[in-house]
Formats: sequence, structure tokens, C-alpha cells
Amino acid sequence: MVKNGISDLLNQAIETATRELGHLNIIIAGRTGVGKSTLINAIFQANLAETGQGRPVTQDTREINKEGIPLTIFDTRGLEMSAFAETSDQLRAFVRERCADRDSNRHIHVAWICIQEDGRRVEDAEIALHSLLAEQVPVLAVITKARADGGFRQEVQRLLPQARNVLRVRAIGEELDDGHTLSPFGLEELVFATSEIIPEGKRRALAAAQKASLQYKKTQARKVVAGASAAAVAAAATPIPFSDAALLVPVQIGMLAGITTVFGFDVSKSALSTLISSALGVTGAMLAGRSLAAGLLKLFPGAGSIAGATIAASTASAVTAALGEAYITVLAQIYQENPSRKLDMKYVAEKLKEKMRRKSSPEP
Ligand SMILES: Nc1nc2c(ncn2[C@@H]2O[C@H](COP(=O)(O)OP(=O)(O)O)[C@@H](O)[C@H]2O)c(=O)[nH]1
Ligand SMILES: [Mg+2]
Repeated sequence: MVKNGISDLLNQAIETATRELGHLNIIIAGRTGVGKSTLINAIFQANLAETGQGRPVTQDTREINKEGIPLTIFDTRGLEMSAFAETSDQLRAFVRERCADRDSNRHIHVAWICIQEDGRRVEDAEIALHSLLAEQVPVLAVITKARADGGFRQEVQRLLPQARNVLRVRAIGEELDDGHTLSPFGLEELVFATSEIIPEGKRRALAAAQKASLQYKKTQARKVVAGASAAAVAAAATPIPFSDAALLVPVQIGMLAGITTVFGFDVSKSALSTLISSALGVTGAMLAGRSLAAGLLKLFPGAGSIAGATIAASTASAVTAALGEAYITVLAQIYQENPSRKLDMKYVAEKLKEKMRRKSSPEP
């Protein structure tokens, strides 16, 4: 696996991480002015809703994308009663075509129907729209600009029975005349509720594209670590001398790439290479096979040496899990400091080394 050198290894890690990230497609529907664009910008990275007009896919629906974010939003405006019959036929045909695609990255995975709390009114068009969408995709009802429920949530639940859940959100804070401020709320809950009803294979994309919940990013990143730890056990079980550590390397590089993408950071070959070489202190020609494996193992005193060649399955798994956890902690910290998509990998590597050193030295 590593015989073609580090270059192939990095390419493969990035390719796999990108494939496993997938792509999420959400329909966000509701009348003009209910707060769809504001909600999109509050939940997702990069002020998506402000990136131009988007490409129209039906008379009332625009497609919103941004390079590097594994998400497409279909913003369905209008739905005003007069034109409903015509636009709903277009929308139904569009969703049907997408959901029949062989590529699951083109399916529509979830729909949010947004209804403003102030209005205290659910239109017939919204009820019809919810039934239409629920034929083909899981639907969440989202009550926007929430201030005072007064039984409206229950009313929405009754009128939109096919909605999997009804959530109240306030996308932006506001200041009242009496000096009180209302803070945003419900955004993290909307991310988790969405996660519950989309396919497992699209959850990494959701984690990467959203910015409302750091916890959700960590949760999904831990699944990457769990998968890598299991793969490490398999690598350690391979009965070829000198192979265990070398087989661990692709597993761990793959894991680092996977975690990076789940956090929503860009991952490039050079970035991954910088991370591995500076964090592990191996460079250039050394950065292959056994040398790299030795570098990884050096981070864990007592894990065995490369000369020993065989690593106990439990050690392989623990070493991989510890590296993954440390990397998650570092990325979470960096994300909190500066939630952009660009990483300074030298800095990340320094932090990772620090973290691993602390972990592997005995508590005073
Ligand atoms: N107070 C408050 N205003 C909001 C909220 N969400 C949206 N708005 C305001 O409602 C108006 C319409 O929002 P917009 O996102 O453009 O609605 P869209 O037409 O559905 O995309 C804007 O002035 C927003 O600032 C919210 O949670 N609270
Ligand atoms: Mg809008």
C-alpha cells in the first residue's frame, strides 16, 4: 500500500476523505420574508445566501452553492397561493428527478419548511407543500423569528403531520425597546434534528458545511476515529513481519484527512504533507513506509519500536485513537479561535505535537 511512496498515499487519503464526506442537498422552502436567507447564513459557512442570485432550477427555486462547501441549498421562494399549482408541479418533478439519480450526492436529503412565528398562520399552500415534499424527502418544519410560542408549535405539528419534527429558531438576536436582548437560539438543535433524518453517509457533509455546532463536528469526527481504530486492529493482525507499523500509516493519514474535512477545513496534499512531516518530525525521503511509522510510534513511548515490527492490536488501536482525539482537540480549538476554512498546518502540527507529548508523558 505504501510502496508507491508518500505522494500516492496522500492522494489516496484525500480522495477517500472527499468521497466519504459526500455532498448534502437541502430544500429550504417558505414565503418571502420569513427568514430563510438569514437562517441559511446563521447555520452554514460562508454567508451562502449572499453569494449572488443562484442558478434557477424551477420558476421559484434557486440553487445555492459555494466552492469547497459540500452543500447545495435549494431556496424555494414565492409559493404564493396564486401560482402554487404550477410551481408545485415543477418542484415535484425536480425533486423526483434528483431522488432517482444513481448518485446519492445528487438526491435531495431533507427539506425545511419555514414558517414565521409572528404571523401565527399556516397557509394552505404550506400544508400542500409539506405533503408534496414529504412524498419524497424527510421534512422538518422550522418556525422562524421565534419569540413567544403561545401554542403555535403545536398548531404547526397538527397542520403538518408529516413533518418529522417542528423546531423553533431565532436566527439573529434583537434588542427590545426596554433594553432586553433576545439571543439567537435553536440553531444547534436544528443541525442535530436534521442529522437524525438524513442518511448516515451525508452526516459528514452536514458537519463540515454547518457552523452552528462545534459539538456536532466533534461527534462526526469521532466516528472517523472509531473507523480508523478498527482498521488499525486489522492492520496489526496482518501476519507479515515489519508490516504492522507500515500498514498503520495509511490508516492514520486517512484518519487525519477525514477529520480535517469533517471540520470543514480545506485539505490539500501539501497541507497534509506539512502536517505529517512537522508533527512527526520526518521529512522528505524519510517520509515513507517504515520511517513514517517509526515517527508515529515515537509519539507513544512504550508502544513498541519499529525493530520489533509487530504491534499488539490493542496498541495499534489505542495509538490511532489517541492521535485522532488529539487532532480533534487541536482542530476544535483552532476552529473556535478562527472559524475559517484555511488551516496553518505548521501551527496545527505544533499544537498536535504539544498535545501528544502531554498525553504520552506520565501525569506528575
Ligand atoms: N428579529 C429577527 N429578524 C429576522 C430573523 N430572521 C430573519 N429576520 C429578518 O427578516 C427579514 C427577512 O429575512 P430573509 O432572510 O431575507 O427572508 P427570506 O425572504 O425568507 O430569505 C430580514 O429583515 C431579516 O433580518 C430572526 O430570527 N429574528
Ligand atoms: Mg431570501
